[in-house]
Amino acid sequence: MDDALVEQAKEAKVEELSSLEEGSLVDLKGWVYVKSHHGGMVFVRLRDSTGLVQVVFKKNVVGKEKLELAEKLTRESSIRVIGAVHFDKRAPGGVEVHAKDFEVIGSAPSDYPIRPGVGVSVMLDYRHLHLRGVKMTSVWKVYSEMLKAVREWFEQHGYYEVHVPIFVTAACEGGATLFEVSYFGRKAYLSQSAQMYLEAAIFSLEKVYCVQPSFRAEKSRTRRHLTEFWQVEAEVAFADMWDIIEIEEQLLSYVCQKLKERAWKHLRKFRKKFTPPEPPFPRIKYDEAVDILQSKGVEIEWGEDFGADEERVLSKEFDTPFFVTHYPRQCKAFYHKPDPSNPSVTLSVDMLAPEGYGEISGGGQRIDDYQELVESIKLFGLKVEDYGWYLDLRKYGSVPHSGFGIGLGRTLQWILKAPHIRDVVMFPRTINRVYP
Ligand code: NSS
Repeated sequence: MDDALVEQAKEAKVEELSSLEEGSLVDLKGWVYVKSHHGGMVFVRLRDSTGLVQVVFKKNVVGKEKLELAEKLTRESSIRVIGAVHFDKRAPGGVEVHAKDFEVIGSAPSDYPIRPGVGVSVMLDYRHLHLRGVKMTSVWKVYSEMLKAVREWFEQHGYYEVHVPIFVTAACEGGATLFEVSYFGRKAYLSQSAQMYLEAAIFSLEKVYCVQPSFRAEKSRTRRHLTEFWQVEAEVAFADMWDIIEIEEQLLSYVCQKLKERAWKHLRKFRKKFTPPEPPFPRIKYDEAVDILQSKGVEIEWGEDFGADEERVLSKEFDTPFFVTHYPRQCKAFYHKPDPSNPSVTLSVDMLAPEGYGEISGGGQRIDDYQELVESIKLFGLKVEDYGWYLDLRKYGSVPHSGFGIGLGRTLQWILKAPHIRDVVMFPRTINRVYP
């Protein structure tokens, strides 16, 4: 590389180029996305984390040797280019870079496995490479903005962020989906939810949240189940189910507004229109949901849980996220508080995304009475001795409290209208995929 040029050039990212002046000398680093050549000129679309730009290599500027090197550039080779910004209506994006010098940082063989026309399984087998794609990059950026907005909302509302263990000794969401691990010869499990530990934390901090992975040995192959997924979970002392509903709708509404403001250029690659939902979201009871489903010809009896099919039908009836409350006891985990006015149902609440997507969050009010919790643990066929510390929370100064968990993958799947949850998760883990 020509030292004098390197000295004069300004390090730049692709997205900044259009704000620079004609002729500005820039120092760009990135990867070769597409290359073509015609009559003594080579055109490379260079990709960096901020976008794509066309770089033009001319023989009379870079010289014969470098032009030959440019002609041989392969897809995904990484290069550094010093060149001048040139505005040209014909260039994609209206701006291009005329190379004055360049070097190859890391060359790539010509067998890059992600080519036009390859199938979904190839893209998943090579996810470590596929994730660099321009559209995939937009997914990761929306995800990152989503997390930023989640944290902002909690920060603005007086919550503490905490982290709790992944190695645990008891089921939160039922034994059937526990992943067992050998913990120095003792039996332990991977956490299904941070909830029980967040419940402990509210006795110190009152309002807490965490962003953590959850693990479920899900045997079901659906478009919305992973074995490892991330939730944002919150727990609040002295809150009831209705308080939780308000928190969730405010949070989701804030996050969607911020995405619209800050990430529309990425979102629009996935949907034509995005109207952030505004509180209050519709609330219906489980009983009403069953009536709606039966009226649509779905065969469901009171007391049965909703599966993907039922939720799809139900959520097509709404054009904004909505809440379903008061699920029967047998549909929900042991910790849900029975409704004192009708103990066959619980003070539980799921939030469902519209347009056929279905459940994106689960939560509600927790049993806060010691004896009632002991009985519930037994009723669900669990061992009271496994829940010793959890029961202690009801022994020493128990308070009414509630919480929820929003699945980040499911939420992003809805926001980006993705057919499958794995489309929006960087390294998806499913029943038959644990590589790469
Ligand atoms: O099982 S949940 O409905 N509820 C809980 O885990 C509570 N303990 C959370 C709490 O109150 N702190 O899961 C919550 C959400 C659910 O609505 C989905 O959005 C997501 O977590 N979830 C999943 N996403 C992807 N794959 C799988 N298998 C999955 N299971 C739940």
